[in-house]
Amino acid sequence: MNINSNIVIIGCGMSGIAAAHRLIGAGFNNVRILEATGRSGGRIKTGKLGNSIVEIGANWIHGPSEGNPVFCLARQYGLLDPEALTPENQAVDVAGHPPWVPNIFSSSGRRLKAETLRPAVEVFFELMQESSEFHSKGGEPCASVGDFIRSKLQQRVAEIWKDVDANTRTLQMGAISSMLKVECSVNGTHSLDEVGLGAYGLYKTLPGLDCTFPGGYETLIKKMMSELPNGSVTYNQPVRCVHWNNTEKRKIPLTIECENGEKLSADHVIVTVPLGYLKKHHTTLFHPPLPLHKLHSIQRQGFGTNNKIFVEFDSPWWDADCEVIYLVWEDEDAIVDQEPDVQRPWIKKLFGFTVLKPTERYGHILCGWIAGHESEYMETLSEQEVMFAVTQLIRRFTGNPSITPRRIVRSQWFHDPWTCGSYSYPGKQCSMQDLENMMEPLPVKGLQSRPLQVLFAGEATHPSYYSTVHGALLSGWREADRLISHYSSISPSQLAKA
Ligand code: 6YU
Repeated sequence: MNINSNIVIIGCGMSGIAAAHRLIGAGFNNVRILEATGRSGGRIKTGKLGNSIVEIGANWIHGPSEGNPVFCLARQYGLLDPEALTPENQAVDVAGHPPWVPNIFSSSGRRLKAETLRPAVEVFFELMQESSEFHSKGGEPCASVGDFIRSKLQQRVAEIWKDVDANTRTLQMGAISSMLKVECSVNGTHSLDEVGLGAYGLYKTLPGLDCTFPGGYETLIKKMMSELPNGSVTYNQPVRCVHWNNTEKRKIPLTIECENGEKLSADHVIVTVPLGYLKKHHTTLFHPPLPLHKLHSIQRQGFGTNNKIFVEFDSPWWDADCEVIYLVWEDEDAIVDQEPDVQRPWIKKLFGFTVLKPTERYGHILCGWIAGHESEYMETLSEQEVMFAVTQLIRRFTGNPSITPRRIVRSQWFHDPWTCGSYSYPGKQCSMQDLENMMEPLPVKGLQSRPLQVLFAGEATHPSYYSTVHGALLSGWREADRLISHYSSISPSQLAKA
C-alpha cells in the first residue's frame, strides 16, 4: 500500500507514536504528529535525582509477558535486565508483584510488625477482591467501590473485632485507612467513592512480574522515535481546534487549527490527548462539538491525580530487605468517610514509600506516593516546603529527629497543562458502553459520507488496559489498523485518488 491521505496525530505520547509507527509501516506516507510540548513521551518521562534516574511518570511494565506489546518491544530493543526476560518472571501470575517486604511505622513513632496488622490486611484484600468480582457476579447496585467497602467493612468489623480493645481496633482501622490510600494511588483517584463499582472489574491484568527499565522508560520512546522518518513530529505545536465534518464541497474534510494560528488540512486525525485535557477543553477542541453520548461517556470516566515524591538519603533508615514503607495514622478510622477538612495536613494522604532497587543502581532513594486533591495541593508548594513536610513526617513516624533527606524531586501532573492529572479510572455509573463510546470514531454511523474523520486513541480509550502504557500502545495500533483496513477495503482506483 502506498497511500497519500493526510493523517494528523495529535500528541506524541505512546499512543500517538504507536499509531504513527503502524501507519508508516503500512505504507501511509503523509503522517504527521503535532505535539504541544518540546519532547516525545507524554506521561513516559524519565528525570534525574542527583546521579540517579527516576521515573516522573510511568514506572513499570505491568504484566511483562508475551501478551504485553510493551514488554515485547522492550525485549526486542534489548532494554530490559536479563532477570525480566526469564520464563519464570514471565510466568508469575499475581497481578503485578507478590506482596512486598514491608517496614511499617505508626504516627506515634512505633515500628509495627506486619503480623500485628494481618487481620486488617486480610479483611481489606477480601473486600477488594469482592469489588473486582462485583461486575461478573452481578451484585446489588452500589454506587462506588468506596461505598461498597465501607458498608461491608462495617458488618465485618462488628463481627470480627467486637471483643477487641479500643487500641487494637484503632490500629487495625488505621491500617485499613492506609490501604485505602494505596488503592487511591493505584487507581489515580481522590477517593474510592469516585470509582464506579459496576465497571471496576473490567480492568485486566497480564501475567509477569512487574519490571522497570534500567536506563529509564524513555529509552523505549527513543528507540521507537528513531524508527520514524525525520521530521514526522512538529514540537511546540499545540492544537487549538479540530474542525471536522466540513460541509462545504471541499475535498478535504478536516482542518486542524493550531494555537499559533497555523491551519492544516487532513483526511483523518487521531486524537490522543489525555482524558484530563479532553474533559477540560472539549468545547473548544472540536467544532462542531462532540455528540452528546460521547461527551457523557467522557464525563463518566474518571481522571485523577497520583504523584510521586522521590527522596534521597545519605544512608538508609529502613531494613536492607525492605521494599515498601507503610505509614499508619492512629487517628484515622476507615469506616468514617474522610470529611474534607482544610485543617487536615495534605501529607496525611501519602501512604508511604517504595524503595528504589537495586541499591547499587539508585543509592538510597525512596519514592513517596500521594493521590487526590492533597496531591494536587502538594503541587502548588515549593520543593523546600515539600521537603520540610516529608522530613517532619519521617521523623515523627520513626521517632528519629536526626533523619534528613539530601534532596527531593516530585511530579506535578495535575498542573501539567497538557495532561491535567495522571491517568483514568472507571467513574461512578461508568459502563462497558461508555468505554466503547470513548473509542468510537466520528462521524458516528449514519453519517458515513466521509467516514473515520476523527479517531480517538490514548490510555483512557482502552476498555481493559486503561491507565497503562500497554493500553496506550494498543489503542494507537487499534486506530491505525482501523484506517489500514478502511483503505484495504477500497478499490485500487479509489486508492490511487486517496
Ligand atoms: C504503566 C506504570 N504509572 C505513574 C504516573 C503517571 C502515569 N502510568 P500521553 O499523555 O503520554 O500523550 C499525550 C500527548 O498529547 C502528550 O505528549 C501531550 O503533551 C500531548 N497533547 C496534549 N494536548 C495537546 C494539544 N492540544 N495539542 C498537541 N498535543 C497535545 N502506566 O503501564 N505503568 O507504572 C504507570 C504511572 C505518575 C502519570 C502512569 C503507568 C500511565 C501511563 O504513563 C499512561 O497510560 C501512558 O503513558 C499514556 O500514554 P498516552 O499516549 O495515552 O498519553 C483494578 C484496577 C485498577 C486500574 N489501575 C491499575 C493501575 C495501573 C496504572 N498504574 C500506574 C502506575 C504507575 C506508577
